[in-house]
Amino acid sequence: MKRVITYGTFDLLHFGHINLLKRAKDLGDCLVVGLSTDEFNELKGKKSYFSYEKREYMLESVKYVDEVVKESSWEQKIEDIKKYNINVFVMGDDWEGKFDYLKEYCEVVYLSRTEGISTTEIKENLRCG
Ligand code: C2G
Repeated sequence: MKRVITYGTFDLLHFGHINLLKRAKDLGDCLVVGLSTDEFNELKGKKSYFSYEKREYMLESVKYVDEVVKESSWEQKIEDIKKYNINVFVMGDDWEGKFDYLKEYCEVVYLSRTEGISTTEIKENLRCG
């Protein structure tokens, strides 16, 4: 049973997120998602449109996602890898290299981002009409 984990805000869930989640799940048998809490988003300098509860509800509805857990700090990843028996850590390659310290604990895979879509772009397009 190969267990995969990834982390993110996943606000205004879109096909770029789904592409990432699908490919992450394809790397194993079970995908755990560390979903940024509203408080952690503040630390990340992000304000999500949807609350944690709504983002959690949508993420749990994605067929590639097996479990959603709270991401409330930068430092919890090593503990999570042990706690959830993780074999593979996955992030989009906008994070390339940032989590290489986790290689001591599990495989680290950076997947290419999906071009032409982002939560920020969606917000800007909606604002500009
Ligand atoms: N993503 C992607 N393609 C896009 C947009 C996002 O592959 N067009 C990926 C990102 O690379 C990330 C995941 O989808 O791996 C979630 O993106 P965000 O919600 O923006 O997550 P982020 O704010 O980068 O938080 O501890 C890690 C952080 O919580 C990551």
